[in-house]
Amino acid sequence: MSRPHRSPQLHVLLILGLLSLPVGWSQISSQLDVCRSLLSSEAGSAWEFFPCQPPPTNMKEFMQIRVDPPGITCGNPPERFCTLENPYLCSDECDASSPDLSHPPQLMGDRERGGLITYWQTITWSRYPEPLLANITLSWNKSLEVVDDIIITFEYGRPTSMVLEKSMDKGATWQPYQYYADDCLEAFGMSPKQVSDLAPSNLTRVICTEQYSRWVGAKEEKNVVFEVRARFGVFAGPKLINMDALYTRMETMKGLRDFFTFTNLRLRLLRPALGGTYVQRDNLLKYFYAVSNIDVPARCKCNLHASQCVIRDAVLQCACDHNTNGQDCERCRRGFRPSSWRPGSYLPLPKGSANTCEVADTVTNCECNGHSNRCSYIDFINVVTCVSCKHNTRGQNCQFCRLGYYKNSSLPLDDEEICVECECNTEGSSSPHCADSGLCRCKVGATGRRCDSCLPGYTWRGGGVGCTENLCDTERLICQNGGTCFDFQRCICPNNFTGTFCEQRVCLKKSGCQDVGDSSSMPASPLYLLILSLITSMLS
Ligand SMILES: *[C@@H]1O[C@H](CO)[C@@H](O)[C@H](O)[C@H]1NC(C)=O
Ligand SMILES: *[C@@H]1O[C@H](CO)[C@@H](O)[C@H](O)[C@H]1NC(C)=O
Ligand SMILES: *[C@@H]1O[C@H](CO)[C@@H](O)[C@H](O)[C@H]1NC(C)=O
Ligand SMILES: *[C@@H]1O[C@H](CO)[C@@H](O)[C@H](O)[C@H]1NC(C)=O
Ligand SMILES: *[C@@H]1O[C@H](CO)[C@@H](O)[C@H](O)[C@H]1NC(C)=O
Ligand SMILES: [Ca+2]
Repeated sequence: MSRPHRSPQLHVLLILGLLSLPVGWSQISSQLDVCRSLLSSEAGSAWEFFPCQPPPTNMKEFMQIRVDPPGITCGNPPERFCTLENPYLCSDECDASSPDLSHPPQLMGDRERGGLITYWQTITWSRYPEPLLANITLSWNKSLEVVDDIIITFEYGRPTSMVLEKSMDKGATWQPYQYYADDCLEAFGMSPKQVSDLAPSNLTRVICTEQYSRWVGAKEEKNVVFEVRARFGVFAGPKLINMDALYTRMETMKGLRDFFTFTNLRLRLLRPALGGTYVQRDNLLKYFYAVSNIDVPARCKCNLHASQCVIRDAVLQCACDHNTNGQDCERCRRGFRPSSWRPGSYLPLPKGSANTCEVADTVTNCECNGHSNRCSYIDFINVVTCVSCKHNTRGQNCQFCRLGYYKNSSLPLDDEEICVECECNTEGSSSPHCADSGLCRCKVGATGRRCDSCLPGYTWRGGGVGCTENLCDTERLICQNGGTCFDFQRCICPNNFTGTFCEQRVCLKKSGCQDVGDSSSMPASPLYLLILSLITSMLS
């Protein structure tokens, strides 16, 4: 069983999440951080499952930024620009080749240090009256749920007209999220609204707001906001005290959860800040866009089946529990009934329901390589395993051979003959089990796949002994003085010789053995016998 892989990035993700959370997020995020817990009782241990979700993070750390059209970023070639506050002092310069004077797109997502504001900046509106259009596309390639206000910070003034769009399908289709203009009717033909105009029944309506586009001075107000907190407040109260009410609505109100879900965001910048007046054609160098930061407080959407989101192969991915998998935990794991998938639920309050996937119907989903059609689910280790594997197989998927059998590697795994008996010779082997190759483990002196024959110098012997070492033979361990080797075990000597190899003369009282010395205490070896015979021939 493989548990979700915890990459080092996971920890980075979580830590960043904690560090970059504005105060107040905790009330939106604190709950549902555990997917299961072990319950112990006298009857044993069992898991209790809970709906769970990853902690919110500032997703700007993980966004891929793209700006369009090509060439919209200032500095190539280098260009002078002025500001609305000081339109005739055009001493500032954007130069892409200079680190200090360049303004590349990634400066919208960086972490600023030491109070130094860094920002992406576009070319100026020198082609007026052709509109100055720019798109900023932010991609995560992962469903996210926004949990607090999205805040876009503009330097040198906020655009007088722009659209925030979102995609829920990784950029295949887009829809407007909110319109922003200093004159909604003129720019988009919509009457201006604020989130405070919305009621529970029309909270998901796409509105045009003038709140963030009117000229109040470039330094006074830099932010353009997509109001999430205020929308939550429509249900949970202005201070988000009644989050349960929001969670209940999330479950019951069609489209509400989807409203806060996206995989990509796009800012379509349609007209830059004008300083509260009409376009002055004689000084177009003061019109451009500059964005210093985009905060996207959100969490990975995991259908309430994961408490962590990890980066795997450079892609955000839920670390799914509840027998689910998929990037958003949007389906059941193998071995679990696909149709039993449901998202987790905040309801019933306060604990909610995990809605874990159910064990697959054993006959259809059991993966036993044809050696069984029965499975059982071992809850404690969260594994589905085959039971009653036939054809001498064993294992979670009947993919191994029972002890005492080995795999015929020339057959497919589902062949009934896949497991061949080891047939290790009980006398020649030290174990009834064999290696994957079928080789039995032999005792000393035995050989062959089944350990049923002997090495040279050994002789097979019954009675549970197997191969025993030869004590005499006709090649190396020869019986002397006319003795004969019996059964490789002992020399049979003529009656006036004795010793292992009949090398010792029997000392009869009458004749004595003085002519060869007192040989009885000397060791018998072929060399000794050779010397003995030399001495004997010299003396006689
Ligand atoms: C911005 O995106 C929209 C929608 O895809 C597209 O129609 C428009 O041409 C883009 N604008 C620029 C300047 O690339
Ligand atoms: C997102 O997915 C698209 C298409 O699958 C791919 O072209 C793009 O590089 C991906 N972006 C990221 C940030 O992984
Ligand atoms: C939303 O509904 C409320 C009450 O029904 C209504 O007063 C308000 O105008 C509606 N808002 C929008 C944007 O339609
Ligand atoms: C393995 O299977 C092949 C093909 O059926 C067969 O010829 C061979 O004898 C088998 N080997 C063993 C050791 O059973
Ligand atoms: C041993 O005894 C045999 C007869 O029993 C005899 O022929 C032989 O000469 C004897 N050998 C020696 C060395 O005494
Ligand atoms: Ca920045």
